[in-house]
Amino acid sequence: MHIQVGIIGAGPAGLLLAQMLHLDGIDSVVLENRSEEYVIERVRAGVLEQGSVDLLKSLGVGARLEREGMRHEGIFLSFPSGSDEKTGTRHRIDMAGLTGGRAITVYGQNEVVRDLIGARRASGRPLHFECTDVAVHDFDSPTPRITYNHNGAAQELTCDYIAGCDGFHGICRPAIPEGVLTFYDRSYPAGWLGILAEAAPSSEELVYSCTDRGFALFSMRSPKVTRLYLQCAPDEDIDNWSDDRIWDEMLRRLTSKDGWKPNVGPIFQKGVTGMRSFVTEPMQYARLFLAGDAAHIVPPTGAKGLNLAAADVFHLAQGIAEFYRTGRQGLLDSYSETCLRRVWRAQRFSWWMTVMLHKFDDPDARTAAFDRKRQLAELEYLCSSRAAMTSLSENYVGLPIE
Ligand code: FAS
Ligand code: PHB
Repeated sequence: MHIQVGIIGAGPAGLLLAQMLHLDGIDSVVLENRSEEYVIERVRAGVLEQGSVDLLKSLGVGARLEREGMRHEGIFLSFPSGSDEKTGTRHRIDMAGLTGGRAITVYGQNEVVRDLIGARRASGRPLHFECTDVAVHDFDSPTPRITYNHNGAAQELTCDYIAGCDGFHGICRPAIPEGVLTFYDRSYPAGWLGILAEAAPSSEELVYSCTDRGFALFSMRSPKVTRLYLQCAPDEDIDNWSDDRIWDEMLRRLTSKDGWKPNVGPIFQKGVTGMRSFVTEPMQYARLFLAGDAAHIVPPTGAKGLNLAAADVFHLAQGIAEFYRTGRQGLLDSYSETCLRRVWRAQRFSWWMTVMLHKFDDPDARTAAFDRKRQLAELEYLCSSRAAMTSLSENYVGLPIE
């Protein structure tokens, strides 16, 4: 079978690309190796930039987002100041006020994926789950091929382009010949222990907390569900964390001087995720294009991963549509260059938020003590400078997708 575009992976990148190509009348197939249920239930991102919200709405998949998404015009940074080095004081950053009205929307990644799968089903175009042995071939020839097993039968299709939207652990990036790609990699001596709890969010906006016990983040998923994270060891064993221990540590790190603290409730999901910064250059090789986590990873502190994936596939869809409309390859040829400008900006912001808010103790106690004081001074300056708060805000709500 021949199809114009073969898309590997039904995460936000693959499904968003499929929707954009569908609206441009371009054929595609989406091949996913996990089950539909697994992909929908997988707990990941929660923050959508203004540009991602605008894009989803423009693609006709924004109705539920509009109804159930929680628009936040600000965030809180909490950190101790003055003599009390233990309890944090919350400082609100009015992002909308500092960016001409731009804001974030809190809406679970799995809800975005659920909406996109619904749109794919409605389009009648192919979306195959539980594909095994997916492999890509001949993408440096005029007719790339994809082989895979589905419903117990071996399948092969040829296509004009392959979109590698298969995440960090996918097969597309490793399929590119040795030496073509350059990898930029940075790991962090920390992970995030994340929970979902049946507890009404006690703050209307996110709270990023920097304490001498480590980082913590208060977020949410709905008026009934709180999402919380705390800094842990990169290889932390979740089995060492009873629900009581988790709540004890969350309350120690999030309770602030004004008495604010998260509501406590039954924990129904918990997990540990690592933190790294990773970039692949270029993000394309011949007729194989990488998008989203297949090409780059950011630490979640800047809430950029999902939003970068959306921007990547926006540019990829533009390039593919231009080719089928005009035969020109200009946008496709500059795909990587265009995306990497935004990727490196998001990398810088995510790295900055991470080192500013986490506790990365230097082995030398005197250096660690100096770093802690410097960290608090940076937070103090940030929350007292309109210029600094504006810089954080415009990066956090996201720069418009070019
Ligand atoms: P994904 O990894 O989501 O999707 C890739 C898909 O490809 C998966 O469904 C996978 O099963 C499939 N696949 C893999 N190998 C395959 C193969 N061989 N054949 C077929 N299919 C294959 N980002 C934010 O913007 N904001 C946040 O708040 C945020 N929080 C996060 C919290 C956590 C705990 C984590 C882990 C990540 C967070 N992120 C956040 C980042 C995250 O959202 C990713 O950036 C996002 O999932 C990237 O989407 P995709 O590129 O589509 O990759
Ligand atoms: C989330 O709600 O999952 C979330 C929010 C902000 C982040 C990371 C994750 O920086």
